[in-house]
Parts: sequence; C-alpha cells; structure tokens
Amino acid sequence: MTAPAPLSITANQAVDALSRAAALNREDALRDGSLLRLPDYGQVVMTGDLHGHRANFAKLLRYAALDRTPQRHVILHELIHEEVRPGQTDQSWQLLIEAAQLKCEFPEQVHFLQSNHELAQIVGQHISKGGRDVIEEYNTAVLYAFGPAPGRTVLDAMTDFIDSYPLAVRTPNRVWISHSLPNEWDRAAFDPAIVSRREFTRADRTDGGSVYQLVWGRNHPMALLDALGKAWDVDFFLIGHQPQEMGFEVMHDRLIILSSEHNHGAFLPFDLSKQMTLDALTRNIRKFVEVA
Ligand SMILES: [Mn+2]
Repeated sequence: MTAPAPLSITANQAVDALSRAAALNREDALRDGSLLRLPDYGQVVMTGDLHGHRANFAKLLRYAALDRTPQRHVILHELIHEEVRPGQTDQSWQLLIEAAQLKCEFPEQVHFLQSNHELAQIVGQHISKGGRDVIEEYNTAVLYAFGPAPGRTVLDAMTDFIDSYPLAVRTPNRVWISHSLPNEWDRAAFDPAIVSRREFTRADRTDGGSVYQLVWGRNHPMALLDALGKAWDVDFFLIGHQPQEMGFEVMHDRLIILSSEHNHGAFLPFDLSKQMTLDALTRNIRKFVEVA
C-alpha cells in the first residue's frame, strides 16, 4: 500500500472547507433533529471508523463514484486520531479536511456521524491510548502543520465542523446507522429521543449524557437491541467503534460492527429500496483490499 500524498492546503482553504461543510451538515435536507432520514431509493454505503486511513478513504471514493451515482450516500465517522508509530505524528487531520472538502463537492450524498473520538476533541475530554494523549497529539500536529496562529483557526473550524454532525441515520428499510450504541447498563439512563434534538448541552456530551452513551458504548446484548429496535422502529443496526481484526462482526441476528481503519477493513453498501435481512446485509460487506 502506498501512502497518499500529503494534503497541500493553506489554513484559509482548510477553514473555508470546514466552515462550508459545517453549514451543509446543519442545513441537510434529510436532517430531522440529529437524525438523517434517507430516502427509499438509491443506495447507502456505511463505513467503519477510518482513524486517518486516507488510502482506504481514497478506495471508498473510487468505489462510491459519487459523481456518476447521484443517488448513492456515503456515511463517514471517526475520521481522526490515527495509530502512530514512535517518532511519527498524527496526520489524521488531513482526512478530516479531505472529508469536509468532499461534503462541499457532494453535499447531498456525503454525511457524517458523531463519534467518541471526535466528540472528545470538541469537549476537550482527554483520551489516552498506550500512554499517549491523542487530543494533545492531534492539536499539536495541526498547529505544527499550519503554524501556531493559523493552526488555531483551523482547530476552531474543526471544532465547529464536528459540532455540526448528526448522531444517527435511519433508512426506510428499517436499518439504524450510528457510530455505536449505549451500553446495556446505560439503558435506563439513555434517552433514545436524544436523536430528535439539534442542540446539546455539555452534560449531554460528557460521561452520563445520552450523546456520550450513544458514541462510547461497547456492550450491546440482545435485550438492548430489542429495546432500541422498538424505540427507533428498526430491525437492524450498523455501527463501528469496536475494532474488528477481519473488518466486521455480526451479532445477535441484528447487529453488524464494521471497521475501516486497516488493510482488512470493510464497508457495507446496500439498496435503500429493497427489504433487508441480516443475511443480505452481511453478504453485501466489501473489503477495501478488493477495491483497485
Ligand atoms: Mn469509537
């Protein structure tokens, strides 16, 4: 795999793309509160976490061919905070800017979902991975790339862009799409109607709040899926968040977990007009390695 060329962009161009993409997210015609309701025609491509994997992002775009397929939607989430080797810096900010540019180019087809790493970036909640503080590393990398003062304007535009993300997608053929789902033990405190709101408080977005629970949960037994399926009137759930060595996992006849941040990463395209089964969804899973 060859690494993509570094993004060549000025701070002003980055701020412009991020600000325009944020406005487009907020004005999305499909948006109902913080839920995107996809139409009953065309196709959607759900991905797993990308964590700065620009080579897989490039493959996704080649597969999706958005310019030639105007009824196809692509769902992106958890684009930032990449796994770095010692001596390297986090370059995932490049993917966030590229994705914002893509939204500007295809505003009706490209959609974002809130994720825990991106949420942490905007509430300033520190995440430690292997002794590293990923928020600190990310901010430092942006300031280094653009210079301290312009870098600060880029970071501010990134915060506003992430703030504009919806929380979930619902398809007319009864599929729920979000970064994750709340934990079973959060079920009593979690408010499924959080997705109908547009504005969130700090309490909603930090530990104990429903936005936080939606993007951070990792324990989704059958009973939880049954309860959420009723609350949201859906049959199946597509999420990311939990790393999958082989790109995906299928659970409880209702849930598929995707991950897109490595060479065995996967994504899932499906038709919005056809009745879906878990088998049909599972058969549609594609590997990035299959895409030329
Ligand atoms: Mn996550």
